[in-house]
Amino acid sequence: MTVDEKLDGILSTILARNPGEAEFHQAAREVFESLGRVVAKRPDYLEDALIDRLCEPERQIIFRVPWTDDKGQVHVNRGFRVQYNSALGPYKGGLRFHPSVNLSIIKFLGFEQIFKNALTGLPIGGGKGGSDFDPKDRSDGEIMRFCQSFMTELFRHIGDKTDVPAGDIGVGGREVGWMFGQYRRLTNRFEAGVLTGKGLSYGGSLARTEATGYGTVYFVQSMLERQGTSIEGHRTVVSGSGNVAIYAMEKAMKLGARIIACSDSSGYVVDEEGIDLDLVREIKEVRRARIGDYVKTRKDATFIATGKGVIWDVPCDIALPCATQNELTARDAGVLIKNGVRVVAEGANMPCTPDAVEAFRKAGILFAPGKAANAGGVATSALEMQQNASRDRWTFDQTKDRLGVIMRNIHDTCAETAEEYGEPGDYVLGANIGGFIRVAEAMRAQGVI
Ligand code: NDP
Ligand code: 2IT
Repeated sequence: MTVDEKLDGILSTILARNPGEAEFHQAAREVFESLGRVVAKRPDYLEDALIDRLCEPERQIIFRVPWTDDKGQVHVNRGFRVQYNSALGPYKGGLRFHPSVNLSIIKFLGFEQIFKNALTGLPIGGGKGGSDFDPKDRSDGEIMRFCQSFMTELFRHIGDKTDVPAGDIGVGGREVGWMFGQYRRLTNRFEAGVLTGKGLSYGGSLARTEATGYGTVYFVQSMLERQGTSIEGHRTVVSGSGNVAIYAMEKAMKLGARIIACSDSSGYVVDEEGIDLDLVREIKEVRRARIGDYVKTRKDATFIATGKGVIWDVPCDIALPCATQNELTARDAGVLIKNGVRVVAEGANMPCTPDAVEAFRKAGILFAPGKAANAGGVATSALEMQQNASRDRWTFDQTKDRLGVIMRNIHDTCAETAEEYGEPGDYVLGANIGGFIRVAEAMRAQGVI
């Protein structure tokens, strides 16, 4: 895909102003590749530097996070919060704790989040944050002290009407709890809606934990229904074994798919009898151990360490990359296509490289981009905010059913927008344009700010 000449100059300026930010460049380029068709129909979107403003975060906060380990040694990490766009609502997006975190990664995630949140149709702007802190092999006490130190700076920048963080890689319910506690202590306010993904005992929403993985599978279901078929009986491979992967596996299994393989950063397991999800949860959620432990219990399964192979070599009908960015390359796409893959849906953010996406497009594979397929998590965060604002609590089914409707609407918006803009079945184009128009309209209405 190429960038329309009317947009080429804008993109070049953005890339030059943000040197060395490879992931941000990748995310921006992908959106620009879709926008040519919009500005051809609506040249007014080129006025008032609207697209240039959309690409420049409203605010970027970078801060020092000092903390003390169990041996009394002091460490310093870097904290980030990029408040990207609040035209549609308070900044909303997760916090990622992983040693790879840098400004480029947080900006790519924040940029994607703007369009994703717009697609949900709910009143949430886009933001993202995190730290290069590595929680692996750290004690509970160390992680708690880190979370408290992180929040001791972040608290002055967030609020239920300003910016509402949640989890992402390395940040789950436990970490959100520690950060919420510190926020409450520092502000002397029980402001439930300042964070989402909270525990159920202090303002969390039922079904938020499940929402991203479930939502991704609902999206796949909608795509397949449109083709007159279903998930049932399909061989499915899911990368990762964290929050998104586990609940994608759970929902896909409930709908009759056969899950053959999953992974973590140490390698992947293949179980032709079907992945034992209870065992994966025990290993990853309870023991917080490595996925290789799976074969100690399931003797017929195999474990392949990273370096010896990649999970996408396992033949499947449905591939759900649910681990991290750029985990599925053109080489992997080639193998998947050769092995007859029918659907690829991104549970993670930007897991497929641009040339992998292009390969799927050329081969006519049903491809769901992350900003549409994984929007169920943030959508349910917005439902948690609604419950907090009204001091209410909904049942699991009430929340899950709303998630189902939201995912169906996102699917239909993407499908209909792709058709309207001349590329039926192109969910990448549909998601980018569908999200862009909602944000662009709100930005235009609110003037040059
Ligand atoms: P978790 O921390 O719960 O799980 C992450 C999983 O991915 C783990 O299995 C982890 O392995 C693996 N992983 C992480 N980094 C790498 C890496 N560099 N190489 C290989 N494997 C890796 O995170 P989530 O499940 O929450 O997030 C997964 C993806 O989904 C991310 O892209 C995130 O941005 C996206 N996402 C998350 C949402 C949410 O609600 N949580 C919502 C929408 C998108 P290991 O255990 O070895 O670290
Ligand atoms: O990437 C994402 O959408 C998330 N990590 C969830 C963000 C949220 O605010 O629930």
